[in-house]
Amino acid sequence: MGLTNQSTGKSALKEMLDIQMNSADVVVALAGNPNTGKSTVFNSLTGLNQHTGNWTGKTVATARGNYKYKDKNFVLVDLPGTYSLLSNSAEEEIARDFICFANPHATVVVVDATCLERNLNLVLQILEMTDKVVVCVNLMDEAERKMIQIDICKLSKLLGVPVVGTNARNGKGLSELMKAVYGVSHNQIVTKPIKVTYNDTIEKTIEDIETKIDLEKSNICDIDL
Ligand SMILES: Nc1nc2c(ncn2[C@@H]2O[C@H](COP(=O)(O)OP(=O)(O)OP(=O)(O)O)[C@@H](O)[C@H]2O)c(=O)[nH]1
Ligand SMILES: [Mg+2]
Repeated sequence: MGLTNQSTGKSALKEMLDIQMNSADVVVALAGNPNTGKSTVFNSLTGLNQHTGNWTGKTVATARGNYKYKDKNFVLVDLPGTYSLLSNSAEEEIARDFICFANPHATVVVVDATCLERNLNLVLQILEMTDKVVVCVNLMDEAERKMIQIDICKLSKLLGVPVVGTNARNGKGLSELMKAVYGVSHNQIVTKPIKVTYNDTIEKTIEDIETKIDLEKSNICDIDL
């Protein structure tokens, strides 16, 4: 997909969601590895008020629903589970496209508290794409049962974004989650995502590609003028 004004931002969001959006709506993506409790979070927040729709040009269905918080309408999009933004399947591609190109006001990454390390791979990838992120450490009850302790505050400091512990099955932590999402999407919480540094060869290649993209972008602007 080419990164033009037509393929990113609001128009992409409208295309991907295939819905009439109110400009005051706050769009929140729910991302995460498979089976981390995304749909349980979704159902708890939206009260099962979900609408399953087909993504434009794709057969994979996803769900969206609404919840209200502080008089604002939040449109929650329950994305297919994905291990990585380097998509391998049509479902993963949808999650990747939405996170990277639809420009949601916030992205909640739901991770499994019982296998945090594996789940943090996707968190770091998403933090490279957007700073409007809240990490939801779900299945805290299961972690407790397995005697796994998670220092939520320290994790938040390390990642540079809000982190909330939840048990989505009984609704624990969800009001804190809504508060964090409100703060991030309304710029009341300023995040400072951790920056991943790669080895010299990769960093140099990224720099070269960035230069080429900047050049390409300035050429497009010239044509528009
Ligand atoms: N114990 C416990 N179980 C949970 C919690 N959250 C979700 N579950 C359970 O975990 C299972 C998977 O939950 P889903 O909400 O379907 O997970 P998902 O991330 O939407 O899964 P995919 O869409 O397949 O990626 C279900 O059996 C849920 O009831 C939680 O906080 N604690
Ligand atoms: Mg699901």
